Amino acid sequence: MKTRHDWTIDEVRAVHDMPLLDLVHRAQQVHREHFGDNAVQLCSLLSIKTGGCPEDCGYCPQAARYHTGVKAERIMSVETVLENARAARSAGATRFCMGAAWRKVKDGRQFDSVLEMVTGVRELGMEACCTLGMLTADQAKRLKEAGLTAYNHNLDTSPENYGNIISTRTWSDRIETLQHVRDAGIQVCCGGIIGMGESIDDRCGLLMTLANQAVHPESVPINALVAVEGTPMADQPPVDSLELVRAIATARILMPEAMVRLSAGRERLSREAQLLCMLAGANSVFFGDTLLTTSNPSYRADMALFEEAGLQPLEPRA
Ligand code: SAM
Ligand code: DTB
Ligand code: SF4
Repeated sequence: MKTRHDWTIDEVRAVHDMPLLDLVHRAQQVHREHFGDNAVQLCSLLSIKTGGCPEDCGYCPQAARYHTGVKAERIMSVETVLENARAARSAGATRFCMGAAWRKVKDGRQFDSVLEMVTGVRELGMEACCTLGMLTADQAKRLKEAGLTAYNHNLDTSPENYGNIISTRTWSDRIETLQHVRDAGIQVCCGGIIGMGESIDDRCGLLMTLANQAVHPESVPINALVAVEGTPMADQPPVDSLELVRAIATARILMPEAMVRLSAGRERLSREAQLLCMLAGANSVFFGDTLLTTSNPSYRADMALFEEAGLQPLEPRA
């Protein structure tokens, strides 16, 4: 089937709402046309600047205005970040993602350090990804020159629901940064979160927006909300794992060539649910005991799952 960029919401709903076994079967067919069997990329995530963020994203433990117990820290040194990157590589990571709790990047010493971190990670032979908030066109260019493989900037939910989740920045701010990333020749990593109280149409609206970009994002992280005490979403019920499977399968069918990343929320999933997500087209996970601030399945549990299921860590593509 030809890759499309003109999905309507009804078409996306028709895919999403198919009988589950048909949906997973179709997603797996699309998956195998584009990717090697059993290959799952291991990515490592590090919070290089934690907490104290001025934004009000309703899901986020790092927003200064919520009392979540996450303390604001200073940016890590380049050396500490590269030590973490070396350890991640030894443990099998082929992509190293660095996150900062910033609203936007400011030029100066801290950004210069991030550029050094990016170059250092690339020298280790891994893909380098950053998520630092909003970027100008010039900052995107400098990240590209430093060797950045991909920039993560999530749209999180549908355009209609966006204002219910975040008020301190707009949907069009997000689109603008994504355009700077694309224009600089950096791969786009863009996805969202399910389980924030959104409707199924909101989930499909997000996936439709991503799939209708002129170029599909190369990487689509699908997060299940980690409900953190102190955030406005603390009391959201955990998302049903089969709803996560549906969102992943729909992403795979709409964006056949993207890396679909089963991101936050894996700790609540059984091994079987995780494998069903992979059958539905997820081909990457974050491994390591913590994500940015919340916990993740243990390294040992993940390695045991890879071993038992015969999953092969994927080689880097860039
Ligand atoms: N400050 C930057 C930004 O927001 O663009 C980068 C860091 S931010 C923590 C990266 C992404 O993590 C968010 O866009 C959101 O999709 C995801 N995220 C944050 N908190 C989460 C949570 N509690 N559960 C699931 N995903 C979460
Ligand atoms: C993404 O979509 N998920 C990752 C990565 N991009 C940066 C972050 C998940 C964060 C989960 C909450 C936390 O640990 O603070
Ligand atoms: Fe800040 Fe990013 Fe968290 Fe929003 S998601 S509060 S921008 S760290």
